[in-house]
Amino acid sequence: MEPILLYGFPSGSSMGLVAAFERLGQPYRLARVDMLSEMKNEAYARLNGRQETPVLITDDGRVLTETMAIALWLEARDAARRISFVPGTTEADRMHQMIGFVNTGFTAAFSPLWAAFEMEDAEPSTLDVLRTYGRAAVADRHAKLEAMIGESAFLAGDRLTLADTTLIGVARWAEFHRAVDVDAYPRLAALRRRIEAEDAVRFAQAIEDGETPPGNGAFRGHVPLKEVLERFRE
Ligand SMILES: N[C@@H](CCC(=O)N[C@@H](CS)C(=O)NCC(=O)O)C(=O)O
Repeated sequence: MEPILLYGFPSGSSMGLVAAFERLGQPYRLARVDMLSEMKNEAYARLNGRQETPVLITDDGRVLTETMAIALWLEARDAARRISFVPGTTEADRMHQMIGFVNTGFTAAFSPLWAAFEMEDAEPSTLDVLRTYGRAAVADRHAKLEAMIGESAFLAGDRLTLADTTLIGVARWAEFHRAVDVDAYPRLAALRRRIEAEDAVRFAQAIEDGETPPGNGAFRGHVPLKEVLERFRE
């Protein structure tokens, strides 16, 4: 059985993992999850108790959640080193460091903005506090990431790796929430443009947009979410 990645839309961080699967080049399937309407139910909670995407159904039928765990699962299968480096090398350590920073502090900085976005009937003063705090946190993490970007073309070397795919699904939230002026961070802005120009990332964006891009042949099609949930009914 091919692994199945459950990715969320709209604007899910899991778009980066779709790009990683595509770049890895090994057979995989996808299941599309509408995060606004398909996660807050018992069937989905049986799959992932946190009711979040991404979720990976591995090739031996296990459920694996958490972006970092899925990225490491991919790394372990990347013998051709298309999206990673040989474990134990300086480059691999740097890639892990960047994945860690992006998936924790950088991603978490957006939490108050998502909270405000999802709140219905909140007091304007509550929304104001969340938005002010969120924008400051996003600006802080943008400045820190800007300082961490080195001279290489991508986050951890001169080619796209799991560090870049972890970043790209999240970085666009800056515009979504109008959190910061992205051009005030020129290294990050240029990096994002390079990542977004990669074939695998363009493929993942098209998939998220509901298109059917040709891809490189590794993608074996969508599995309906209902079918995946059915498998984990008990
Ligand atoms: N720690 C998790 C966080 C995953 C996460 O926050 N997913 C978001 C989408 S990007 C989600 O499902 N949000 C929906 C919700 O919390 O209601 C990971 O890194 O995989």
